Amino acid sequence: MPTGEAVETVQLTLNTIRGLSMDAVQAANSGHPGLPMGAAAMGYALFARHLRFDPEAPDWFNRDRFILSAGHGSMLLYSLLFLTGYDLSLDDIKNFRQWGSKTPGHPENFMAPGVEMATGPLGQGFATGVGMAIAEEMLRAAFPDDVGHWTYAICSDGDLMEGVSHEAASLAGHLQLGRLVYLYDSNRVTIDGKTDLAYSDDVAGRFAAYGWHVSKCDGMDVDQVDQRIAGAKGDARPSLIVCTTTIGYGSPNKADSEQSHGSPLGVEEVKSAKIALGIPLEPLFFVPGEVREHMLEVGSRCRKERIASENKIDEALKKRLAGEMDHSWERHLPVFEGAMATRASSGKIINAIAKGAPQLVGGSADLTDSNQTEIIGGDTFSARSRMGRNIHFGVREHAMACAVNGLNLHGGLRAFGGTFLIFSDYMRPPIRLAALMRSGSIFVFTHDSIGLGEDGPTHQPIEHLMGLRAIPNLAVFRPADANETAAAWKIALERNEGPTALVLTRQPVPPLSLGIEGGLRGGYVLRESSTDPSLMLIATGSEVSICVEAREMLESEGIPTRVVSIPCWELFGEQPQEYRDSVLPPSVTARVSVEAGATLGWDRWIGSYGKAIGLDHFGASAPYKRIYEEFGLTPEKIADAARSLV
Ligand SMILES: Cc1ncc(C[n+]2csc(CCOP(=O)(O)OP(=O)(O)O)c2C)c(N)n1
Repeated sequence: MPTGEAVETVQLTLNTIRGLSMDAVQAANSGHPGLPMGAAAMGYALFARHLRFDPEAPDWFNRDRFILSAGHGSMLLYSLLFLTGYDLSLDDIKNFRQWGSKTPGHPENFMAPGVEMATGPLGQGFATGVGMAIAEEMLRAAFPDDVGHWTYAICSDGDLMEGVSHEAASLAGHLQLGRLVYLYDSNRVTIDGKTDLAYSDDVAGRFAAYGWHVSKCDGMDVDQVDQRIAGAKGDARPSLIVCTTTIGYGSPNKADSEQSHGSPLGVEEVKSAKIALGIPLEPLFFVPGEVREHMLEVGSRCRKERIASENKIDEALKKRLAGEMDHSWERHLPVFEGAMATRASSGKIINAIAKGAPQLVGGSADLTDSNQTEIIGGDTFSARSRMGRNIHFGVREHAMACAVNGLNLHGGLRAFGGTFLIFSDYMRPPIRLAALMRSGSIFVFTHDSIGLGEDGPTHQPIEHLMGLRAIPNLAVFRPADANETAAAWKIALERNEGPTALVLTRQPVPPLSLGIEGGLRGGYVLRESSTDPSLMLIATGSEVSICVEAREMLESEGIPTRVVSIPCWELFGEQPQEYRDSVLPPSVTARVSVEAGATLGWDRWIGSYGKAIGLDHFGASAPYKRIYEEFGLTPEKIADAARSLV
């Protein structure tokens, strides 16, 4: 307990958090007052008595991580950040949910210091914290003198209903992530009403069965929460503390009801609640001097420790935290000869990178061989071996992607996760969140089209590429050969401000490009026409080589044909207009795009006069060459389409 923590001050602090939350939601005329009012004691116990943080250095590498998984309760987090002295002012609180404010409706990690990740989509925070805890274990194993912290979260009924939290809890229990301490705000209310409408799990029993340490307490009682956190820290298992709380605590007519969950209490009800809690009605956003003083003291609690730890930090760790990476692998890339699936070239590249870059870690959702994601000789990360670099996420794609985000957000590591492209659907929420959070997560998707063959249409992605391309700030790379795959990895590693999806073939593709330079621009002329082009074939991935064959046919008929490869639309789109026009001269309007997937969107590159060849229907189960023939993805059919344009 920090010095000067009188019982009255604690109570006053809890009520200040409640008052600020009510006022901010009321002023914004939208938001969620219920959770902050009910979970104020949980938040206080954590921040004042356990969480190691320093508002003067929000990025302190060895800080404890705290995630408000139930992001709709953002005013709880903002109140705590403001009161403890982060660069978040009372005006920011007053501007809750307003244009340009640091206090958006749901927390966003790049908007305010002290916010570790964006939360709001329930379950994401829970699962991302698991990745942060894995990162801590890995880094502590490598730098035992420098790293050692806890990962905390407050999660809600909604978080624990979401499937992804089930996956992530199972993984965390298996891996025995003992430095994970989650406080469950068990207020038994969601939007529709009481949780018994839809939820009758024995949550404690469920988590015990996952291998977690579970304890229970009155979540309205700071001392009890404090003691349970202390108990959790003393246990080698991940911990869930079931904190029984009252949503909207203090509101005479709306507490313990869904009415306090997600809308302003109303001016009169706020007044009644303030009277009930003993908060002065005026001024609004009232912060008693002793509360501010006490909470600033709380905020300075770890300053000495922070400065000392930053002063002695290991040089190698410092470099890693700065994102410095050994790029010598580019010089030592294997020489790629002969046809090879891009998943296979990716596997070789991963291992080339991994040799010089210990921060590269990753794994697959039970498809390690298929995805070629193993770091050979890298050992398996497990409850016994924290030095392992290969993570077996199990058949848990959603939790894997969240964990990959957590690993990358933590700092000090670059993490990837692999599965089949078709199952990117199971990962879409964290992929989107990675893009929003500006996390450098790397997603390795193999078996990228009908080219996977016999497994059939349940496994053959159609709309996935376009669906991924529609996510802002996600670079989607579908390389045509090994060199482009190397370019894709280089781009992925250099993208610290956004995620990359690598979309790779199962089937072999011939070597086509001369080096990685073209791929590094996202799009380039792969085969020039014999004279000024009258036609362009534009493709990605495995369809580029088919276009090269079609070009031979067309050229032999006297049609000068250029082949353009655009492995990464986003990157190509960012190139200067001049460069793009040099690759796709505006005067050449006869353009055919070829991609084994949905054609929606190709008009961006082929214009109004072009023809898009792709698949706007499901695939089929057969050897892949037959499927390509049946669906018209052959040099002959491409040449036919091209002839009709010139
Ligand atoms: C994935 C997802 N689905 C739905 C929602 C919309 N939503 C926001 S809060 C909420 C209910 C939350 O109940 P609970 O988690 O118990 O929070 P509390 O009522 O305690 O504030 C829902 C369904 C969401 N944010 N995320």
